[in-house]
Amino acid sequence: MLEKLIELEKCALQELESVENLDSLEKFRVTYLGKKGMVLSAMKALRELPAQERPKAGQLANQIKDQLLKRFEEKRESLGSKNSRAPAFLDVTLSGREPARGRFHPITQVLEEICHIFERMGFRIVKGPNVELDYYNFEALNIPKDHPARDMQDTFYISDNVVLRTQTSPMQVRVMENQPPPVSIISPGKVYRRDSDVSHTPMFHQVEGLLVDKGITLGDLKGTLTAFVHQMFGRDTGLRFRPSFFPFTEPSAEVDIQCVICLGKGCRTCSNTGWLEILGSGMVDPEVYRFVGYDSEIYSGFAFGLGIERIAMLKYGIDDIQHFFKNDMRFLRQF
Ligand code: 2NL
Repeated sequence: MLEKLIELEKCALQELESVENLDSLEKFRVTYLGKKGMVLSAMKALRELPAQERPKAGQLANQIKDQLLKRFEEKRESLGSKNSRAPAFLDVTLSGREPARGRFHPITQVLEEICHIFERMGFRIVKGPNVELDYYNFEALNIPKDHPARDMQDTFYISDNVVLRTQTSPMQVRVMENQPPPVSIISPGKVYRRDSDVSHTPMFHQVEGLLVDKGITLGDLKGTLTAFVHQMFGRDTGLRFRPSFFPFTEPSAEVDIQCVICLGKGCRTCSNTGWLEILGSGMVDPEVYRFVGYDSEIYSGFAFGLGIERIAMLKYGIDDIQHFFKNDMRFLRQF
């Protein structure tokens, strides 16, 4: 019996030696150390021995069991550490790869730069819903029922009186409705128009501004927008105010800057005029004050609106507005 036990240990240790992974180690455990394994079976068989032989054989069997368990644990540890901590394919001496860093979209960058310039002048940022009531998008801004902008051709209608906003002014109307002057706000965000070519996309970004208080004049409008242009395009940039028309301002003025490409000499970008139109502005029309309950005999103010894509195209010399929305990393990585 003692020889049998020694033979069993020899076999087991030999097999354990050849175990190379956790799977075959588990097979080893079941074969030798499991409930129905060879070691326990051998121990049970000891009961058949004559009484005087049993203690010695039992002692040996226990020693063998302990020895096998110990060697089994050692093997498990060495295999485990090999597998989990240092797989063969991982070269820990290699230097790490730098993670790809994200950045803001050029439109977001320009939009934030514009907002910051006005924030420094004391304007507060307000954001509103992209889906608006016809009332706030058109009616309260004095845009008449038969105005071409209201046409199904130009505006995305959700229902008869709900639209995708075509400008960010609706939020400014909402602010005026809810608070008395003084008001000085900047309203950035997405706007929607049914238009698509090299300089138009159905969705684009706008920043509008509004300032209403006692004694505000066209001089305040000119001073504020001149300060903006000088910060955005540089101190030496020439600008001019050109009479224009908007239903919600009277008088109205378009602001042009000297062409940033040819510096006023005339080129393709400025259609040889030397000037680039960058924003629309004007003194808020008394009709708008009537809708929000402001007294136009006491208060006056100015408003303006500018398209972000257009400014970003001028700033970076981009010739096609569609580049902004293609998500081509070769384009986006440049900003
Ligand atoms: C443009 C012209 C403009 C305004 C927007 C405005 C807002 C209120 C009242 C009066 Cl609440 N006016 N906004 C005024 C003049 C021009 O935008 O060409 N935008 C791209």
